[in-house]
Amino acid sequence: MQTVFEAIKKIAFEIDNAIKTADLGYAEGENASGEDQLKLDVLSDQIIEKEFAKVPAVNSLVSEEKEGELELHDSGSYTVCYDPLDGSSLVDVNLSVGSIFGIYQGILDAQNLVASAYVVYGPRIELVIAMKESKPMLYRAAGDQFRAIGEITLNEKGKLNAPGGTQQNWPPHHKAFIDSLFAEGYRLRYSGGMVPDLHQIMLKGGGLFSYPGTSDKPHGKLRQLFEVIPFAFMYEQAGGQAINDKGERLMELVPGHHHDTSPCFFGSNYEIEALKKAYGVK
Ligand code: FDP
Repeated sequence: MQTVFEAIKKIAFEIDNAIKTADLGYAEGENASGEDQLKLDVLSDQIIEKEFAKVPAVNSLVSEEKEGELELHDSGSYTVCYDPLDGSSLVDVNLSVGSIFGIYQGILDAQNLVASAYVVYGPRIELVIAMKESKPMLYRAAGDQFRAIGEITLNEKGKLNAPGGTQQNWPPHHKAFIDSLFAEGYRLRYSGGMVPDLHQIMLKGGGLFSYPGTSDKPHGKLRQLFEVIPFAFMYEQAGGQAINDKGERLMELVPGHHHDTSPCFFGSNYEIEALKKAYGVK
């Protein structure tokens, strides 16, 4: 596993450099979810593929930017599912973006996730790694190295509210719940980049990030293998919870297809328990 994390550290520096120097225009194709691809999405994907090709422990790769699975090393035991540059449409307005990695062993479902990691490209480069039986660990880039900063623990209750999706398309019970949090004093913190938005909630002690099923996207927007499951694991390891709109743990998801999405809610315990009540689920 260490070789996988070392590769992610190299990838972080290379993608950060690409963000700062590469062309920000659109590439010719669309990704596997039918979204326009930026040249930077494609370049980040290539950087990741090139680095993991050197890591014998990696059996195969599944990218948010591509259809299907890329086999790398027969003898490797891990499949890395990744979103090379999440929130890439925010680069042209110079907001933070990120890369997300889910490391799976065996068939690709949430129970087989053995570790996850994400990188935040902001004013500084930060990396968070989560493994079983320990708290997520925060690292910060200093020169050409990552320095360990400390473990991340969510408080029982936070102050931040990051509500994703278009309000017009939210179900009424979701709108009522989000409004009730603001009425309780929660502060809006939503940049539109999943990585910095979830990172902020984790580092500032807690709160809620939600992306519900909406009238235009009944199964949510965020992808299970590359986005939802890796962050669900992070939040649970940090002492919080991560559930879908039926109150089920996202760590029990069994994706039917690589690019399946799910409504998702990540938060500290107080907000998730309040959400379960508002949604009428256990
Ligand atoms: P983006 O479309 O810019 O790549 O992964 C999808 C994502 O960003 C997340 O990073 C972000 O949380 C979400 O979409 C934002 O969606 P909304 O604008 O619908 O809230």
